[in-house]
Amino acid sequence: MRYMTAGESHGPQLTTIIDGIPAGLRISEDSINADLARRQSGYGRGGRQKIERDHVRIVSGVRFGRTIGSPITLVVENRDWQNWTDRMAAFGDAPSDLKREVTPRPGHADLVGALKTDSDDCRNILERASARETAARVAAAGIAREFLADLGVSIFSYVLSIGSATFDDPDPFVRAHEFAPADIELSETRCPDPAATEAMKAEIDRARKQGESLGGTFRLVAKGLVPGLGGYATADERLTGRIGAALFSVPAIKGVEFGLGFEAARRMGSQVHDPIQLVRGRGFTRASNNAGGLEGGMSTGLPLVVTCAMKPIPTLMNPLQTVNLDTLEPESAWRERSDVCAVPAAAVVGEAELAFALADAYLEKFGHDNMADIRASIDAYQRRLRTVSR
Ligand code: EPS
Repeated sequence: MRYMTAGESHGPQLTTIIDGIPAGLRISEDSINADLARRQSGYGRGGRQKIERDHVRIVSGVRFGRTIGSPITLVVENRDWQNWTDRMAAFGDAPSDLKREVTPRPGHADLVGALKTDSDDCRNILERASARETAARVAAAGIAREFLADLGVSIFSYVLSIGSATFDDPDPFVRAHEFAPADIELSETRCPDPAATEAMKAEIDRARKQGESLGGTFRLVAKGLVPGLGGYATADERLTGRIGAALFSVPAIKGVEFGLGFEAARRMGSQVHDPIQLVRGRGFTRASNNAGGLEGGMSTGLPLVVTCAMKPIPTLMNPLQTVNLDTLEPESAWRERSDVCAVPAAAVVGEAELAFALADAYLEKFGHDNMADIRASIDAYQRRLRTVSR
């Protein structure tokens, strides 16, 4: 399953084409729109989300609510385009009063992008580097999520920290999957703990007052996976690398840990590895899940638990120093409407990337023509695994 997005942040629309979707998969626009709304929400978001009402339009590959096996095209319109028709016009001359953006923001793609593309206007870069593009990914991942849901796999996320405000996750690798979705979604920071939510909001308020921005960490959980997705034999089969690459493709993600992650490097082997057990009629399982659901580059069948770190957003209302690309003199970096914190939204984007990586691994293992054959293939696989423990 491959996807490609196109579209600028203030252009008319975001478009995604996804290829490799089996025929016969039921698709719900409502579920995709619910995910788009989750991506727009969260304490600390800026003015843009008051303008947009992200809504998906599917223009190919789906007929009477089911996939037909051809590429699917999804469109999310930018309502803000109405305010940018002259500055973002595809043709004609630039407006005479156009203000080029020549004071690149440290931490954003502005400077390196302008150097790389030989541009005298950082807007050409930031329009595409903007995290607005992640709306297209979340919309497209709705298809991957429907596919996984059909096979009994669910994915969710929650925020662990924003700045120094932290949720002390009681038993992250075994019990993480027991949070009620409502406890996460009703929190303004998408954190299941009310006290931590309030501490995170206070941290965001403080940052806003200081003209600052904030990053944080979030955890992703996928449950209901079969063991054996991915592979151990070649580098590109390993699911660890595939999920890691997918998550690092999300703007501002600076760290990804599986299960215990860096903590595993501080412990003795017996305090890290998960003892193997055989449960009659169910097959193999583990006494713990420190590996976070991956061993040898393959899913173990236990919940997949991944933690991501997001850096603070680069647009600062109290900006850092930069260099003006016209005058080559020091100046304050460009300021434009932005978010103070987008960690709750980034977690939803993380879910999307995880869904693509897992859906791709399922298709690779069980075929990709149609849902009936895929389900039959999974049933046969699970029957064989159960036979071991009869
Ligand atoms: C975003 C839309 C953007 C930003 C944000 C994410 O809209 P605008 O630039 O019109 O305010 O709010 O992007 C960034 C913070 C960034 O650095 O790129 C969105 O829809 O998620």
